[in-house]
Amino acid sequence: MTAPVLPAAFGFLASARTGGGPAPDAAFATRGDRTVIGARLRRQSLAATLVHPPESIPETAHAQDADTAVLVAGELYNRAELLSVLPAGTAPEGDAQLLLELLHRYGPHAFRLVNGRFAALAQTGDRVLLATDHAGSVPLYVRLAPGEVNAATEAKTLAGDATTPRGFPLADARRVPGLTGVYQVPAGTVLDIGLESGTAEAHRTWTPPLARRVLPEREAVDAVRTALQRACAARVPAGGTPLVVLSGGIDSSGVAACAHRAAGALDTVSMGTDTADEFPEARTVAEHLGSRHREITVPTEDLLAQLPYAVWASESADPDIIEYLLPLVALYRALDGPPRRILTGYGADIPLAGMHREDRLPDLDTAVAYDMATFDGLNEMSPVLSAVTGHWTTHPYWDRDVLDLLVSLEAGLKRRHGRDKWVLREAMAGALPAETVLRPKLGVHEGSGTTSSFSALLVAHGVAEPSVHKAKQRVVRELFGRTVAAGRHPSGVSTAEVVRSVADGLARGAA
Ligand code: IOT
Ligand code: MG
Repeated sequence: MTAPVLPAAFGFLASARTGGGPAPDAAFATRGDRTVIGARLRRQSLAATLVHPPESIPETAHAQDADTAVLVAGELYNRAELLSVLPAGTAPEGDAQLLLELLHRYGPHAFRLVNGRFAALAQTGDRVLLATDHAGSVPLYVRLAPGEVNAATEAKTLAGDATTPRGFPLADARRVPGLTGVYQVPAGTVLDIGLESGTAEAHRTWTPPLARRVLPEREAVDAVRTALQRACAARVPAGGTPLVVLSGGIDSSGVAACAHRAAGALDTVSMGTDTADEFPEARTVAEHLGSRHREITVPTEDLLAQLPYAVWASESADPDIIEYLLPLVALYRALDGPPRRILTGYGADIPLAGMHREDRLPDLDTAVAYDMATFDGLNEMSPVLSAVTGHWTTHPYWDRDVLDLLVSLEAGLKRRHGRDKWVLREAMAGALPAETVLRPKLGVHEGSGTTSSFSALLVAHGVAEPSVHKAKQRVVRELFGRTVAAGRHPSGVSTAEVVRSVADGLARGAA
């Protein structure tokens, strides 16, 4: 089942209340048109602002009947499967309608059935359900006040002023630093909130598999290929050409091969800087697949100047994650033209321990378990990264079925015959050039020179080598404070100025 070119809505800011009131105004980083949705149910009302691509039908991101309403940002991938459990002839108009039908049949457990990339709000009776997909890949935030639940796909839109009620504490969710009373809904969770009582209970709808499966080589390889092909097929645009962000590593090249197979046509794009690029490696894959290929070079100075954009879009304050995301944000921002559906190879390294360059199996599985236990809240898969220029991204390796499979494979299938990510490389061997299949891992932060140029910038401002990581942490935290907590537009925030003040602060501390 293929996907529409773009989802009906990229994001929302919604207020579920016992009383009425106007739709809240939102300063999204997400670019798009705004549509205001208002609804009255028997016991509560909804006032929401949707942000969506100009061509979408935003009304299909909302569905309601007398007592229940659903709002969804993003998309579902197992629609055919979900439809099959509903009465024959049910023909929902969009993903919100489909979720509404599922809620009637399963209650909050409906969200356990879904394989998707979405954040949803559902109102029923006097309860409000806030649901994330298994990976929390569309971040969802909440602020509770008496008789009111405010929820949004971007934390910055929930910032209050002096008159805003402080908000109830939420034991089961993560606080957002600098935004009083704002919490992030965990990945794979339905937060069930009583509108009158303000009490909330979290139900997990997904958790990373802890068990490991032993499979014969061939069976494991075939299972990985089939799962990845299905995930890519569910993500290519109906009647359109998918765009893959291609480094020429095995992860993105595998996605490119599968997307090409599913869509029959393919566009690819690679980014590099004036210091480093992977252009030759990506070109090898583009030529092999016959994609329409483009190379975008971002000068290193421009790249680092875009740090405030990466933090503003991801709402992540983790300096390592920001180094992975910055080159991608710079790439998305340089992609002019109409909004695209973009497939990435992001996330493959997490279930396969590709980042750890680890040979010993106990350590490899320790790394997988650790990374699967700590990804939540880093927002590295957030659609806002590309939505700042109106594009929609989706990550096939974090499809629920692909991820469940990859995580659960025994470590010896991930590291085998002296190769990392062996099972994936083997799965794609027939579809890619041998040199691509055998190419060792190079992270996007390395291939684009992002890590080294960010370090060099700090050193040039007098930061001592051993303090560089601490300085990066402070720079990113300061940028988070300005662009997310204080809600300033990144065009008015200067990397150079923040770097200077962090470097000065460290120098004063050392003196
Ligand atoms: P990496 O795997 O290098 O890149 C992620 C994706 O970004 C690639 O699959 C590709 O689609 C795109 N990409 C990378 N480089 C380019 C380029 N030059 N041009 C165009 N597209 C490109 C970090 C990393 O190494 O990225 N991401 C890890 C996981 C991070 C760890 N997170 C965690 N422990 N929670 C990953 O698995 O992707
Ligand atoms: Mg990768």
